[in-house]
Amino acid sequence: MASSLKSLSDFNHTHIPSGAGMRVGIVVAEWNIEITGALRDGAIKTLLDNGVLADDIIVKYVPGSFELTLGAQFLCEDKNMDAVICLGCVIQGETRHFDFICDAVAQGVTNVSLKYNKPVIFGVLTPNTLEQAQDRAGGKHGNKGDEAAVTAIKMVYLKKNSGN
Ligand code: DLZ
Repeated sequence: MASSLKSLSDFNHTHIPSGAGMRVGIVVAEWNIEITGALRDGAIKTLLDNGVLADDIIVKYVPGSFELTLGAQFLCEDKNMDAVICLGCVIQGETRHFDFICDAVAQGVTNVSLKYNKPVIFGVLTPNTLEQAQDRAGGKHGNKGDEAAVTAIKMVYLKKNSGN
């Protein structure tokens, strides 16, 4: 995923369509909030920088990454919602919790996206250490929230321009 040669955020700042008129939900996991809060701030800044209005950015919180999927589903039920960004951070521990949570969120995000025919973006960090998370939440590898926002705009644009 990340490259030591290139910031993730730099990689995504090419050819971004305008986000004007788009309505985007953000679901933030409260677990590891110092990381997920930074992802949220990066996502919001990037949406605003690319033309999404502040009133069209809806932020909701869920307890942990496992709940991101249902949070995304609640937001997708709003027919005016164009995309939902899921932001979480699951740090590899000594138990199998990590695998269960990551697998469930990845599959759940895919399912909600296909069920509602809307982009639901997987902005979940899955690092081995807190330091690796910090590097990807506004540190030396950019901000994954920023990248997730760009992905959301690009996918909404694709949908609007593919006859959907
Ligand atoms: C329980 C748990 C653990 C051990 N680790 C994390 C984590 O690193 N990141 C995260 O977002 N959530 C974690 N959780 C909480 C689960 O996502 C979930 O909230 C609970 O299992 C309740 O369903």
